[in-house]
Amino acid sequence: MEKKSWFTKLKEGLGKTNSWFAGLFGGERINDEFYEELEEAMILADMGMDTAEKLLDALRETVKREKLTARDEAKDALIRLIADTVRHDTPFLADQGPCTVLIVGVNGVGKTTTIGKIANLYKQNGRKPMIAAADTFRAAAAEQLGEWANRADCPMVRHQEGADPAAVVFDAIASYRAKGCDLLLVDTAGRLHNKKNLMNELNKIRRVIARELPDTPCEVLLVLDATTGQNATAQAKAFMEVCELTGVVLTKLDGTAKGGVTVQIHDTLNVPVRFIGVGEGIDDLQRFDADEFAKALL
Ligand SMILES: Nc1nc2c(ncn2[C@@H]2O[C@H](COP(=O)(O)OP(=O)(O)O)[C@@H](O)[C@H]2O)c(=O)[nH]1
Ligand SMILES: [Mg+2]
Repeated sequence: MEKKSWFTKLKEGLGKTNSWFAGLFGGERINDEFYEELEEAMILADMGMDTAEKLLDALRETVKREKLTARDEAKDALIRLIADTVRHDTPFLADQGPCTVLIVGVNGVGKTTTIGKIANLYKQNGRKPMIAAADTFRAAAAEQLGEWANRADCPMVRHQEGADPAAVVFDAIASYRAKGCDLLLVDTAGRLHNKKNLMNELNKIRRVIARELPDTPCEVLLVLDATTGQNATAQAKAFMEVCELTGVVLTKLDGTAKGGVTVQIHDTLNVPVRFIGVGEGIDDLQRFDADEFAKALL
């Protein structure tokens, strides 16, 4: 069986969004009704009211400036505007050399799976990842991560259930150094309902990393389940209050996700989406590409 490309998976996953938009761009001329229908479709696609309005204003301007009349010309313009909204040119520090990547997010969004996928991706590119099982809240979390570590053929450090996550990270760094690793991936427990505890826990982990690996940059990636729509944006805002995010991973874009939340997150929080998850397999992780994404969405 031929393996589906990620773009196909993304496009199939976003199929519902796609079809709302598809109906709007047929033959007719651009008029007020078109803009109204477009706004509705953008909101249904989870872009949120403010982001949808901002994009529509920009589209109206482009249509005027470029004297566009056909709806399919407006579609191309909108694809460009969306791509510009989700584009980010800051490099992902793990690509530039040794790096720590701290993975945060609420339960069930796909943190552990994403770590397995990232470990595999970098390992295949000749890097030496070390995994720290710092979600010590449930024993099953470390078991699950251990399976991913095996699959990706990467070492992992774990402690017993209930252990101090910062202590796991401390030991993982010792092992990282001893083994000459160059990418430290840290899984965490995401108990957002207890913000103060979460903040303390993450700060403690950050302090250990800063002390033990002072010259190694640290990325903090928030994992969000794209099928939760507007809720994902709310989670992102809440996490920004407890830690300094440097990027986002959007998972489950192969499923029933409408995808527009990606645009909203960029627009309202200004943090880059680094990767997208398009399935449960180890290879189902893709670097985020603004142009491909904008095309798949519309
Ligand atoms: N369809 C799909 N499922 C995913 C994706 N990423 C994770 N999952 C599933 O989401 C569930 C929760 O994932 P897990 O990594 O345990 O989440 P965690 O609690 O944040 O660590 C699992 O059943 C994963 O297989 C994705 O990109 N697509
Ligand atoms: Mg987990």
